[in-house]
Amino acid sequence: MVYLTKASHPHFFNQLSCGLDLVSMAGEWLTATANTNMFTYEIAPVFILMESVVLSKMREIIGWDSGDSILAPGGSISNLYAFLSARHSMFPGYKEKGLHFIKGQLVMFTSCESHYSVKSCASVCGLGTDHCIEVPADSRGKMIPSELEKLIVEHKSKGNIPFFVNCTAGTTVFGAFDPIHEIADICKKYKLWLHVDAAWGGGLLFSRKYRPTRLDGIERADSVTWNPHKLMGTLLQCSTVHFKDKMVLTSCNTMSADYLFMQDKLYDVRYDTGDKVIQCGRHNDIFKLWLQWRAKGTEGFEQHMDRLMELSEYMVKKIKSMPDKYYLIVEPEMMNISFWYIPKRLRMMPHTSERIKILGEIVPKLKGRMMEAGTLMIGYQPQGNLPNFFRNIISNAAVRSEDIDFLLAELDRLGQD
Ligand code: ABU
Repeated sequence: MVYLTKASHPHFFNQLSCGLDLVSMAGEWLTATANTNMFTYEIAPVFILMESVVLSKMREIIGWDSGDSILAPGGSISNLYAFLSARHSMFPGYKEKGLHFIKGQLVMFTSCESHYSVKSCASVCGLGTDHCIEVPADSRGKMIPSELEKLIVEHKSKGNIPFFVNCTAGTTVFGAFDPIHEIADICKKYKLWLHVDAAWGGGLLFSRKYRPTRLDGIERADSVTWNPHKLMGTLLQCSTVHFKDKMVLTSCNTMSADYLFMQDKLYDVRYDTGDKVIQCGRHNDIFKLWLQWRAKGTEGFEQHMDRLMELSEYMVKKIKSMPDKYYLIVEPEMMNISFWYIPKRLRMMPHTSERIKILGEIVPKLKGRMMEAGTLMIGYQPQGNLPNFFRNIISNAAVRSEDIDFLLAELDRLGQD
């Protein structure tokens, strides 16, 4: 019986967040020792300042010279902050007057490949999930901008009020990047808030090699989600959300609780960050990131990104070199490698819908064998019209090319009937 899955083992390829950065781990231990709360400067001064410095650096990397940011408990909540800020920005009266302040039905748009948390904003905030409109994506999982525009026009003509577009930079399953510039042009034309959910793909902002083809235009967004606990390898959890407008986060969320956020304190009360978030107590997620960044440097993160991309390219090349055993489903844009394993009995069969159906049925069985053997872990899921397929993630700094060789050989061993 296994009681703990070793998510930092180099043969764990199951999740978007994995690995164990030792410096970040040391930061987490010290954080627990300090055991303080991030809502006011008076009880967490140095950590609040670290947050300010690191988040400002992240905004600079996005391409903004000002703005505001916050660390949130996970990418889903970061996306929720973006949604709330967009609605507040368009309808500031909503905060006091509530739902009936808005005459008409708000609608938001996101691609059918985006993270489910975007749709969840519609449910949590009273829009209803029917008003989170799914925009079709192409075969690589990228939003089709002309479809977005068509849907915006259609909803406007029905009298609905479009206000928010989510553009994903690194989709959960395929790791696809929506075309930011084209989507930003549409948002500008219809005066809509543009959010970029770069929870997964944000780390590639460090890479001079990969940023231009994946994330160009991100500086045009109104808000950006970026999770260091994913590609950057910071210990869970560490999620950030950034706003171009310096005031929107505070204006949207402040409740001015006067037992905590008194305005006549000794110091600059803008450092009492607790008054711009929807939680009260806030965990210290910054120290482990600050320490890791100090140790690695910005260049270290760039090297880490380039190395993960090179390993992913290595795996794609290996898969393509064994077309009898493996079928690559999409040409990946990042570290998500989607594929089927082809057992011996199907190798001579033409690649028809019948074969695809059988390949999909094999996936959970093979995953079960992996778990029983305890030698390897790869995630799987269906997507759109595709039945189950493997989604292999390379985001652990401990992975080497030998581990990719092992993965492919081990799958082949486990796949013997
Ligand atoms: N927040 C999305 C994470 C999903 C995954 O790791 O597979």
